[in-house]
Amino acid sequence: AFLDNILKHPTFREGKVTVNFIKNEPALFEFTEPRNRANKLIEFLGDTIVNGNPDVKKIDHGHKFSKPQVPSFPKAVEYPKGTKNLLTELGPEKFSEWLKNEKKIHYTDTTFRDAHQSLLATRMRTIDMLKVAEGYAKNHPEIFSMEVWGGATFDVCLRFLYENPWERLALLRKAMPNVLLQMLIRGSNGVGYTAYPDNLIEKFVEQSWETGVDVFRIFDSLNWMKSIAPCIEHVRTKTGGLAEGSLCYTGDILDSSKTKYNLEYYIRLAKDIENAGAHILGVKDMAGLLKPYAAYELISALKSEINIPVHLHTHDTSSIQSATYLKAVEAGVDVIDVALGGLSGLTSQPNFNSFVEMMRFHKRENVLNTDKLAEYSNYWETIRNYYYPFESGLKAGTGEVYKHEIPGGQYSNLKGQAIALGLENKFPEITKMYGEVNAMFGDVIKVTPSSKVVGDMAQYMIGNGLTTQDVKERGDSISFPQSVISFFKGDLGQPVGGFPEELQKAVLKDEKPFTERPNAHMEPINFDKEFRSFKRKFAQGMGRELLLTDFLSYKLYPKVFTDAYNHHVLYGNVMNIPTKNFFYGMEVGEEIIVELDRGKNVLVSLMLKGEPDEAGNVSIFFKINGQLRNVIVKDTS
Ligand code: 3PY
Ligand code: ZN
Repeated sequence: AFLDNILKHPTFREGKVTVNFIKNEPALFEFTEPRNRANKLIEFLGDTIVNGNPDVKKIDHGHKFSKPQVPSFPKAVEYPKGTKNLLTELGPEKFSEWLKNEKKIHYTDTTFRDAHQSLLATRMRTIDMLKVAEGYAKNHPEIFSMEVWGGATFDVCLRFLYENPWERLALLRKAMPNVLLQMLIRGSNGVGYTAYPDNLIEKFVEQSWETGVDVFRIFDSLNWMKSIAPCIEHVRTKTGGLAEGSLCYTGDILDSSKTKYNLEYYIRLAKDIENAGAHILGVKDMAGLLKPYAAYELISALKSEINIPVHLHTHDTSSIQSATYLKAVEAGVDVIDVALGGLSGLTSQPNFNSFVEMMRFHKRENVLNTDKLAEYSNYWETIRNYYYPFESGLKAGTGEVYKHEIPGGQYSNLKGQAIALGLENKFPEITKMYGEVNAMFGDVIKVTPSSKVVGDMAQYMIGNGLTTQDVKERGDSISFPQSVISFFKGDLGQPVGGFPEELQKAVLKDEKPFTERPNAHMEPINFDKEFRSFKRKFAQGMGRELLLTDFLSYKLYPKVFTDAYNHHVLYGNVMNIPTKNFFYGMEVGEEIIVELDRGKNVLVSLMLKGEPDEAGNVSIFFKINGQLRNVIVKDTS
């Protein structure tokens, strides 16, 4: 079959075979023996039953799951009109004016993106969102937007969940056609960790809009306009959506001893963002450092200095960020980001349900059905329990965040990593080192990907017993982590106030840094040619036509895409497997329903799991729609 695949392959037939042909063509390994989709499904389940899901490091066998209650909604009625309808009617410029003139406070619900990114390592699966998406959009058309995409979700979807992020977006769009859908995009870094060619980001923005994104929250991890402005321009020229150019907030504007990121700095940046053509200004407080009284100062100043609406985002790591929203509301902020109760608080956003209650009878109240909202919070609380291996272990808010300034998502990741490595007692040391590295790097904005650089360096220093003094004195002889070298080379752009020169020399040794946009050094993508060869490379295993969006996933994450593709070849589409079974397998006697194709369900029961034979092979017997089938899985655990 392998030879057959080679002989049939277009590259072979065109006589263009090179030495890397076999290595680069995963499709060659897809043999055409009849392995239908149900078989692939039980191969996946069998492997998970015997060897576990490699993403789940520790299973608690006594863990109890309860059945989530999906809130009721009027299925037969049309979707009530919401902000998406208004954007279609008004277009982005007029929409922006409408928002600015609104008296009531508006809400972005982050439950489908930042909330689970920050609490559950971004592992929330599409199936759990889809169960409530339609009902939520019908019950709560008053929300400003649903944040559903971008940030780390793109990577995690492919890498750990074996889902197609574009499919998630398209399905959510279909289920929520009346409200704005929002994404987070890291300027020239797209949804990745480094800069990409401009025409790739442009195409990515265009396809995101085509697939369903309306609001593009655009930021740069160093607040560098040269990364933010081109992305605003892509949204303006390639989409009918809203460009929310965002500034990242760090430091403390009330601390007069700190002069780098002061009020003037933020006002200047906000004006640059407005002048670059943003329809909305985002204030992105990724670590939750914007204290209540500082928020009042900042938002008041922004409201008087710029003419576009202001949208505030924070993380509740300190546990006092609802007070920040309260003061921001008083200062006239237009939209705030909140998460449904069950996925709110700590490193996530403040609690939506409670905030709506707080605003009741206030002159800026936005009336929402809080009983229904509570049902959704309960749903998420129950669902959250299915993701217990990804909880960070964080139990309470912390005032230390003002010192180390670690962003919400990164904080829970670092905490989780420390616990997994048995280094929980070292966690205060790690966070302290993070703060010291930041100071050594010249006090940089820390948000993906610059935050990763600071985190990598802190972990490297602790792992190697180095102090900042050691780095300063012996930098020349230290081999720095790759992300740190890349940062000092200018791959992420230029930090405010430039790089500390001595340290830059020590890190780069003889290499010369960029001072311009890293994108300027990148070849633009030749879409026609590269897409064609991409299609050839992955033609066979997907079981459907390859799309431009697949190609974009591949260009952003070549290895992750290839691994996900190979997983698909082996196991088919695993997106519709219930979350409990996706992560923890099945128990003997358990029966589940899985949708194989749209509307085509199969009933899968686990009948018997054998013992491993001498070679470690385990026979597993399933019934699929009543028919007995078995798979043999090698126990590799
Ligand atoms: C991301 O870039 O994923 C973030 O959420 C940054 O805060
Ligand atoms: Zn965030």
